[in-house]
Amino acid sequence: MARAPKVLILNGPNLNMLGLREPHIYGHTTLADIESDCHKLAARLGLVTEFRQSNTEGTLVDWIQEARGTQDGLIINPAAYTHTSVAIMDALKAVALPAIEVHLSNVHQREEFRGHSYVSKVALGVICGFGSHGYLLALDAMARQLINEQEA
Ligand code: CA2
Repeated sequence: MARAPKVLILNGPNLNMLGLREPHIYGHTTLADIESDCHKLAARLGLVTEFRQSNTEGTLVDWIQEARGTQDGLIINPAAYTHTSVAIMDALKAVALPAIEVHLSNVHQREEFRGHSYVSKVALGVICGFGSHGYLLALDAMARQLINEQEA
């Protein structure tokens, strides 16, 4: 039997404040709640997940690079770096793992600058506007992707 696919879930700057500030935009769920829900669903889907958050662009780039050869897929909410980071886009392109971009809010209904994402250029797909449930939708999509790859 094939081994359980490994998925790294990365979170960018300020997402450690989820549930603690601005609940009218980002809801009451904390990042720890999201992590716990992701691990539970991953186990049901037959995936092994690691969940991390950093406020630092370089740390996120390092983690993406380290995923090459150690992980099978990436789920990333790059937060504000979505709209600015050529470095994260380049790292995702370089590791060439399937990557799904997640946003809690519908970025297209907000300020104009949030409608542009460098990460979307290299992502397999993008999920936004479903709050914390978006991470679970991304895990489901990733499971299907990785199972299809195993069968191919
Ligand atoms: O909707 C999303 O998930 C975002 O990635 C969140 C980012 C924002 O810059 C993106 O445009 C869209 C901001 C994350 C900040 O999270 C906070 C949580 C609580 C309090 C303050 C900020």
